[in-house]
Amino acid sequence: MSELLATYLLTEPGADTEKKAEQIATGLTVGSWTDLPLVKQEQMQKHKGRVVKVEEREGHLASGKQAVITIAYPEVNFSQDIPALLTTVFGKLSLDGKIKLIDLEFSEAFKRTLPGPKFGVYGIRKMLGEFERPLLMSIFKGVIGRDLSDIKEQLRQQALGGVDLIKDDEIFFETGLAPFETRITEGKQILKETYEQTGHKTLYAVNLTGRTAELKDKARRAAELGADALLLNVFAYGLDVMQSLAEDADVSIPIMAHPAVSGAFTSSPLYGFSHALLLGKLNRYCGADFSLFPSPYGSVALPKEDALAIHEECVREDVFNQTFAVPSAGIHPGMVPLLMRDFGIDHIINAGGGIHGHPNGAQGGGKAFRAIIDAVLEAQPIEEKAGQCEDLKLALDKWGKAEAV
Ligand code: 1AE
Repeated sequence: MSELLATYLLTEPGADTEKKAEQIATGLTVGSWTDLPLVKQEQMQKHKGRVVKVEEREGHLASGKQAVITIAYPEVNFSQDIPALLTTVFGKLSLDGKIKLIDLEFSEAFKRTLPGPKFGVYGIRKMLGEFERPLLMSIFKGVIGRDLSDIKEQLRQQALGGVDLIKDDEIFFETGLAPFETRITEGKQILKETYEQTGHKTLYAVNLTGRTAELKDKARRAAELGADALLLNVFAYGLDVMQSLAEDADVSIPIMAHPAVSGAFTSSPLYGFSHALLLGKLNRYCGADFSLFPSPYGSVALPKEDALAIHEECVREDVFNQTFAVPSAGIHPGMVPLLMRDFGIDHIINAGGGIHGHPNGAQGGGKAFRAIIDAVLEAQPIEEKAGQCEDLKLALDKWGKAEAV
């Protein structure tokens, strides 16, 4: 019988943690089990949750005792979809005291129902023809209220700086000034021109927004128009929405999962989901080709172990393609040595202000990033590289080098 394993962190679980774990295992499956007559108990056996592990962590947190418990849920209890799964393992339970869902272990049967990334790390690298270095992405900035000609010029400058991908800002919605379909078609034309000029390929991820019921048609239309990738505020919509897009054969382009709203579900050390589960494993299983999350270093930062754990879930051995990890937020060129030390080459360096705020504009920003990535790959001292690349020197003068955490 297939089971799904859910691991929780309990804080102040009460005097008897084993009993608490048993209450969860029965409470979320067969209910008040021991009140049933014996014959009924036998019938219900295959539906009953099972306590797999209880590990107490005395004194780990100032607020009191903590315990990590694992419960096995029979998969016969729920349909094979993420909403049913989450409601089973963390429905009312998520409201019941200090409890955090830190991991889910899926059966092979359940995994077979999930799409995983269509393209993943290898597929994206193949689209770009770039296999040996971290990719560089930049973000449109200050686009609200700007018209299409402004946006096209921003796109051109970013691409000329040598970035591999450009994404819309997640707060860029339909305002009429630069409509979705026009951004795709006109954006393609600009990127074709920059490719002809420089020989460097750049992909553009357009923000897929609007009502949930309209998204699929809009995503199909984007693919038809030749969009390179879709940005999705997945946690404003729900993982199931992303899964439906990833499963759709007509949405034949990569999906970039933005973490907007996810902090409301992940940031508490006592409640919600672990970052690694939501932004790593579930994003990957539900079809994210890219997962953005705060790095340990920028303006919005995650504890380093959380950022590393997300990355690990994105790339660990599994039946699914790997998701490209994109540690982001407040990234500038002086952080690149630390990012490459922590995340290796299979990640994407992503910057908005760190590209556009460069003294030589977005083009200079892109060049500064590319120069420092090369320096790290070649083990060349950063100061020496800055002596050879004025854009890098200007960036380091402005932002300095980040300190390790
Ligand atoms: C964690 C997501 C980061 C993001 O989407 C974004 O727009 C970052 O912008 P900057 O690099 O902080 O300006």
